[in-house]
Amino acid sequence: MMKLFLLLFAAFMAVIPLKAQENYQPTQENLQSRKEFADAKFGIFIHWGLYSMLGDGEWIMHNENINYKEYERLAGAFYPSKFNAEEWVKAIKESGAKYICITSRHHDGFSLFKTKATTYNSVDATPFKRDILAELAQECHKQGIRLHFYYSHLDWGREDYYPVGRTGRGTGRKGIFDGKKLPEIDSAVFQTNWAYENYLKFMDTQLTELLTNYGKIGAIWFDGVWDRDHQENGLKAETWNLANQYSLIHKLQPGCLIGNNHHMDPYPGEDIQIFERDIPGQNLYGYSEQAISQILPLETCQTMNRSWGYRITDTTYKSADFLIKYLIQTSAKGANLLLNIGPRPDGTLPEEALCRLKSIGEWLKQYGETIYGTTAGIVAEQPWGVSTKKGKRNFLHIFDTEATEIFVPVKETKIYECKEYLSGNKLNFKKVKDGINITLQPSDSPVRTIEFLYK
Ligand code: FHN
Repeated sequence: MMKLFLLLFAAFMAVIPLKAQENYQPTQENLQSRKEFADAKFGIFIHWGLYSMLGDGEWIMHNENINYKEYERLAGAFYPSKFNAEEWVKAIKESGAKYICITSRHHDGFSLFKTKATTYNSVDATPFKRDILAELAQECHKQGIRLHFYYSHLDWGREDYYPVGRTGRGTGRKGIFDGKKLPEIDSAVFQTNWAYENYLKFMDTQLTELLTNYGKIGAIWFDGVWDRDHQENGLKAETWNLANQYSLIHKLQPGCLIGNNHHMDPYPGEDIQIFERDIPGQNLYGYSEQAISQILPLETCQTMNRSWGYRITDTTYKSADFLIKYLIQTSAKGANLLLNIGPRPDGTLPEEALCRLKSIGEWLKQYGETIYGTTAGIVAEQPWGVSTKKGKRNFLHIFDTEATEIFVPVKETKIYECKEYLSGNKLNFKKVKDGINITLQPSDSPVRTIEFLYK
């Protein structure tokens, strides 16, 4: 009895709007962006920065306890001679992705754009002297693909990011800012202070620049608040000045969506909910205990190999077939897939990534209609595969390559036509207890997509 009550309670909690969203009123423009975002279904994530030069992932500064003054010297050698925004955007567009999200500044603190807030940026601190985001933004706008900016709340190299959080404790910060010794603070209990106030202003300046100098921006994708906030203690929005940051963003560009990869329930002002390395409903790495929002568009970010930033030894790329299935599975949960690439230090996208982009693009050229603009299908995940839908058209994506007949649990639904999606060839189906059985045609393809119309 108790078990049943808990199940019913959990089901009830899953359909009521999350409390945290009650007071935030998104504008019409913002709602329109949410709709476009939810329809887009597929984006490409780019983790690129000074860390790429060391070829060991974007956490190397923390992992190897690199002193921030020494790390900053990498900027003096940052010269990605083969960086070509036009080629990046072209390859990404060919994959069928509808947006690009790039790290404007990751936890190492280096900005890939010209900013007045610090000289530690790709224009002022490097021989390359180019504004990476400006070049990318220009191409995105020219080639018609949306641009999102990842932005790290946490910073491993700034003295005013004080007190330091759980990570980056070995990067040599001295507790002196602006020539003055910082106050002794119990870093377990975060208290704001004059140095940190400076850090908050620094972030406001950068966010203002990002939303003023690069045209229309689809989303700001925050990351790093977990450096101080934890799942068990909840999100302390005041620590990060989130209310002001969010309203600043929405004031500058009302249509710009805000996502925060805090791994907790969405906070007021957020427009999308992010899941890291998990399709909504999964929790493979302990990042996804949050409830699934019933109102916000959902996004799953995932790596192509095992790394976000370029890791020279990481050849563990997922196969193109796996990634296509992953995109389908994500869509079948009503979520977008944000698939990551870590460009090399010379500015090129690894060939392994390029050929996967091409394969996904080829599949989407044929089957895009069963993904873009769809929502979760009327059939929950089955042993043979998953489903998506658009209007009264339900698409079944069958991953079981051996199956000659599948059972589809559609007891209450009237199915009146069933066919192979691509050829349009009619498929036989018969009513059985609790649903229908569909007879399948054999095929070599790792995914067979069929369609039925229903009432
Ligand atoms: O620490 C980051 C990590 O480097 C990467 O950016 C991922 C992408 O989702 N997010 C953080 C971990 O939660």
